[in-house]
Amino acid sequence: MSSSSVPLSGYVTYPEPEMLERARTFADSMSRRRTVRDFSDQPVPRSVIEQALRTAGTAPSGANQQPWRFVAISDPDTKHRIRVAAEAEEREFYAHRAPDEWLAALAPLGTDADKPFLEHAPWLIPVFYERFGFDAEGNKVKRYYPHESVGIASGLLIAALHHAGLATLTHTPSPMGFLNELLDRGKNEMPFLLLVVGYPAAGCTVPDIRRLEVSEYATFK
Ligand code: IYR
Repeated sequence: MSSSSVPLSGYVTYPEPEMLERARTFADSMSRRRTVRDFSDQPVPRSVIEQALRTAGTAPSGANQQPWRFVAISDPDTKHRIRVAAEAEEREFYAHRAPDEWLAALAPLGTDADKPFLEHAPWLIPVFYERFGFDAEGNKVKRYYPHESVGIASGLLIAALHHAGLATLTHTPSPMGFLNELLDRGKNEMPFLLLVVGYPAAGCTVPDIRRLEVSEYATFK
């Protein structure tokens, strides 16, 4: 196995006071991110989505296999078909599949099986990960840490879209196999989540929830 290296380039570091200020400013900005479920139909340029996807693609990945796949959808007919299929699964979920304990956990969010945002929002971005890839001869190639890799890429995408001034909803209709069928994705691709992207609707409200303090979820030794 051959390997080659090049000098690290483009790395930027800062004096400590500036480092702290940058870290604080970024945390302040990210703490203004809220998941919304009520989107305006105001269009968002494709170029903004493309740049945010560039950020997603900077994620680290197992063996640098970059197993994430994104399908950016603004086509109204495709969005309509996704809404219909997702609502069918969600109706089953809320009426039958979800245990009472799960429904109780969701109650504060006020969610139900109706997903109008799947048509109202200007962009839907279903995210898939490759369970395996193919080599030049068409043989299956194992993927390493695909869940971790696509999860990190999705987090970076959400941060990039927030940074650009857009709102997102991390939607996970369950199960999501309909996305493979509707979008003609191979069996080697697993749906991971469906990111809804756009502007919040006028008068949009969000659940009155609080975030944990760092001291509640992190320890230092
Ligand atoms: N997929 C359903 C249910 C749901 C589940 C969780 I966990 C949430 O944080 C929110 C919703 C729905 O989208 O309504």
